[in-house]
This record gives sequence, C-alpha cells and structure tokens, in this order.
Amino acid sequence: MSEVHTLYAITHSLFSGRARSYLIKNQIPFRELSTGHESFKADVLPKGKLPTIPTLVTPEGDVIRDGAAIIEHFEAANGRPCRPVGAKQQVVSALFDVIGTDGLLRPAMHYRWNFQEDNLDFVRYHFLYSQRDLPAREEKTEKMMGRMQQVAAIWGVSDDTKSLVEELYLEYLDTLSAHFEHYPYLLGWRPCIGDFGLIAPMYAHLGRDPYPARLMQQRAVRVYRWVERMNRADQDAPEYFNAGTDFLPDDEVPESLLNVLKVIAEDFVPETRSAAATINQWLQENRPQAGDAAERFLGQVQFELRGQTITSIAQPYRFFELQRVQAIYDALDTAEQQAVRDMLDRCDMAELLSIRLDQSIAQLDNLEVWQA
Ligand SMILES: N[C@@H](CCC(=O)N[C@@H](CS)C(=O)NCC(=O)O)C(=O)O
Repeated sequence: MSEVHTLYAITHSLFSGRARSYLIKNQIPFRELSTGHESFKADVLPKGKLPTIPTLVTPEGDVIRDGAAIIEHFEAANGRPCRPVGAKQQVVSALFDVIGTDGLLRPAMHYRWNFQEDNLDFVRYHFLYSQRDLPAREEKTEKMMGRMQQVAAIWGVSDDTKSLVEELYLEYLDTLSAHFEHYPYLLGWRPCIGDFGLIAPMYAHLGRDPYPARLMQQRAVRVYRWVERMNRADQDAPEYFNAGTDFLPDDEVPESLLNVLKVIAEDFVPETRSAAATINQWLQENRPQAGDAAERFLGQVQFELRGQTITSIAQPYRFFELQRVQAIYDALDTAEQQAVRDMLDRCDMAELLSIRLDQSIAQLDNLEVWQA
C-alpha cells in the first residue's frame, strides 16, 4: 500500500487521534489536512454527509467518515491485523473501543475545558489555525470555543460532581499505569482495536492539553509513554526487556487490565443502563424507520456514582459500538461465552452483554442509521 490517503483531522480533536494512530501503527501512508481546506467542503463533505473528523479519502477517491468505519475499512481489507483471535481478548478489545470513544468523554471534557488558565491559549491556537485566514476567523473561534466550554457540564461535570469525576479518573490512571508495568499495550506486545479506541480521549485531551498532560506525566509516566507509543510506527517499547511481538498467548487477559475495567465499570455500566432506558423510551415513542439517520444525542441520563447523582447525555453511538462487543459474544460457542461472562463478572462489566437497544444501529453510506 504505497499510495497516500488523506486524513481530514486535526491535532486537538479527540476522535481524530484514534484513526491517526491506526494509520501510523499500520504503516499506511497518509497526509493530514484540516477541514479548513477548501477541498473538504467542496469535494469531501457531499460524500461524507456530516462535517465530522476524522474523515478519510482513499487514493481511489472514496470517502469514509467516522473513526470506526475508517478502521473497519482497513481491518476488513488486511486480514484484521488488530483483532486478537481469542474470545476473551476480542471482547476486551472491542470493549475498550467503546470505553475510549464514549465512556471517557466526561474526564476528557472536564480536563480540557475546566482548567482554562492552563489550557485555554493552547486550545485556542488549535481552533484558530484549523481554519483558513478569513476575516471572521477570530470571531468564529471564540464562538466555537464558547460553545465547547459547555460540554463538560453536558457530560455531567458540575461544581458538585467535579471532585468525584477527578477521583475516578485518577484511580483509572493509576490502574492503567500499573497495567503498563507489565506490557506496552492493552493485550500484550502490540496494539489491538481497543488501544485505538482508548487513545481517542487519552491523546488530544488527556495526554496533550497542558493541565492533564502534566498530570499524566507526573502521576502516570507509563500511561504517558503509551500515549507517545501509540503515535509511533514502531513498537516503541525499549523499557520492556522481555518484549514479545504479538498479543498475549492463550487468550490471556491480564489481571492488571481487569483492574482497569473494574474502575471504569463504576460509571460506565450505570450510565449505559440509564442511556439504554432513555433511548428505548424514545424509540417506543418515535419508531424510526429502517434507514433513518440515528440522532447524535437523545435526552438525559441519570445515575448514581459513589453516593452522588450524575446527569449526563444519552448517545446512540455508544450502542452502535457496544453492539460490536455483543456481536462478538453472540457468535461464540457456549463454553467461550461462559469464559467471557466469568471474566466480565470479575470486573463488574457482565451486564453490558445484555443492555441492548430495541432497534440496532448500522453504518450506511457514511451515516449511522436505525435498523428495523
Ligand atoms: N463518531 C464519529 C465522531 C466524530 C466527531 O464527533 N468528531 C468531532 C471532532 S473530535 C467533530 O468533528 N465535531 C464537529 C461536528 O460534530 O460538527 C467518529 O468516531 O469519527
């Protein structure tokens, strides 16, 4: 694959980090352009349908919008290099993909937007220079940033909940750091689909904006190293003296990784349960037709976390990703299903196998659409 792809993305964008890392790690040549380039509006958007990044243009001119679709495009074409073979590893890999792209948005938004003294000038640079030098650029930047400053609140961070959000994030950071004592990637010696999902919030926001990046450098060097590593084409694991080259043998999912899942489960599971109830209620009332575009946000979510109530937002996309975990599980034989269930029970994640929407979501012509 010597021809160059074009990735419409930007350095400070959360979802861009997932596709970029995949391209780097799989040595797929690409150039990155911001959506400020004329070509995005003129040539790409009509085929991509929505103005979101990442959007990929292949050397043949095909347009693929959405990080999951971009990765699936290469996985399907190349014998699924980033999907482990074993049942438990496959499920854990797909689960981290959901956690990264949806489950860690709360700390990602909090640590970007609620530490303005440290972050604001840095972030403003990126918003400003993602646009061409047109007269309204400064004004547009301030407007965009003003809007974005609300997002942490939308995901449930308030004066009352912010110390809880930080407490949980720090526990997650500590357990992830402990995992990387043993291995450079989630499932051993090379990155899986889950690593790419997880890098989404961990790169642009939590691993690069000044305040959270310093926090990560000072508190969790190993996590910081993984963030660097996920943006390099080589294995980048010189500090591991016993390094292998593959996923761990015998479908092993290390205990250290289950410890990470156990921390994440605390908000991810009740939030998913509540979001499913909200969206299913909406589905009953609205009964979208097969092929109708799935909404990006659908109402509020409320759940209890360590004695406090978090009010957040329901996103159908979480369930599009979760369906992929469930599809892997559904295709397993009974003994494998039992092994997966036992593993997920141990980290309080087993309920995710059965939290489902009444209508599933597919990707069709660059849109997420409802199915019958
Ligand atoms: N599901 C999409 C989400 C992409 C997305 O929301 N990207 C943000 C930037 S990180 C964006 O483009 N926002 C602009 C918009 O929604 O108009 C993916 O995973 O690629």
